[in-house]
Amino acid sequence: MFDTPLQRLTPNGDLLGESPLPLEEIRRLYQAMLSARVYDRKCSVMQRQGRLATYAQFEGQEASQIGAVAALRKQDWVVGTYRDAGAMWFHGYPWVNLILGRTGDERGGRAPDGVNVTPPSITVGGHMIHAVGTAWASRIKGDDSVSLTLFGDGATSEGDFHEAMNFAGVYKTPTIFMCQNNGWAISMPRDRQTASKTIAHKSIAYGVAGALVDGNDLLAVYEVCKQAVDRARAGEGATLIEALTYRMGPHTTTDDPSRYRTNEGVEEWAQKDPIERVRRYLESEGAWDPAWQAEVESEESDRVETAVSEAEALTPWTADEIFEGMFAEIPPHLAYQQSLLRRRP
Ligand SMILES: Cc1ncc(C[n+]2csc(CCOP(=O)(O)OP(=O)(O)O)c2C)c(N)n1
Repeated sequence: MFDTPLQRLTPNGDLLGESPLPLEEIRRLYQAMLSARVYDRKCSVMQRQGRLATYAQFEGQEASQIGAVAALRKQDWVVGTYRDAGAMWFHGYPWVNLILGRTGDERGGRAPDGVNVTPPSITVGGHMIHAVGTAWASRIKGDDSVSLTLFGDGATSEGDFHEAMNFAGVYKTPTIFMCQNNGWAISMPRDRQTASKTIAHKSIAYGVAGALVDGNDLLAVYEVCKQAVDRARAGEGATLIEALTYRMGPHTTTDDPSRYRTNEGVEEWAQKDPIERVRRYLESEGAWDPAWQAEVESEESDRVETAVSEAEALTPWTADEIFEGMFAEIPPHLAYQQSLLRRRP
């Protein structure tokens, strides 16, 4: 079991078996992956320019994030981490909010009404429990929405992972656990993270469905996530998916990966780039040409630049607004602090 990850597109862009999606939809998802990469690179640059606080790149993980969210409906929940901006955005969390979040502006920490995406979890693993909660709530309410939670290989060593998986197994909550095994938890390699043969194997112990997938393969990720979503919606419970991918950049902009890894992995995985393999496939189907590429790149670059301008044009919140922007009703201890602040000359 879990000997070979599911693959639908080889790194050369050759289709294995049947595509789970029509070409037009693949073109849409290709554009979304490009947008995610434009955003990711822009944020890295902005951090270096001092315009953003610490930033966690997700270059290389675009297929895992966009492919997973493509399997959802709007009413479903996305509950991710600091490295899941691509998934959050594709489910409706605007780039501008994500950028604001990285400047420390509280307005970035909330999705617009009707967008079922939680703010990014910085606490490793804690959010998986929330995804079980939102999924359980949907069962209690009798609606058929499901919850997708994204996390890394390192998060599976947290107690929260056990609690979330166990609860999801017992109560058959409609939760899709999407582990993006990107090889590293900061400087900790996957082989020191767990003695399990694969992370997907952990599904067996919890009595939930499991899947192992090539996380750099958009079509395969979509396929396993769609199966998991359908099972969850049908009341058949949770799935643990392990998507094999790679963190191409540092852990965050504060990290220097040359202290603990060689460039070999990066070079090897660069040959398996998730965006390039879809491009090759589309080209072989006559659904890609350089003119369309240029058009899409310029559209996505404009989209990201507009979000940056909007975020930077906002007037910073006053201290009072910071107090008032968090809770519907200010708790007494914060009201007290606010009163002290107001008394300051
Ligand atoms: C509970 C907790 N412990 C430690 C940290 C510090 N920390 C931040 S990211 C990280 C590694 C997480 O690795 P992984 O879950 O594999 O996700 P990745 O960063 O590779 O996407 C650690 C230890 C934290 N944020 N929260």
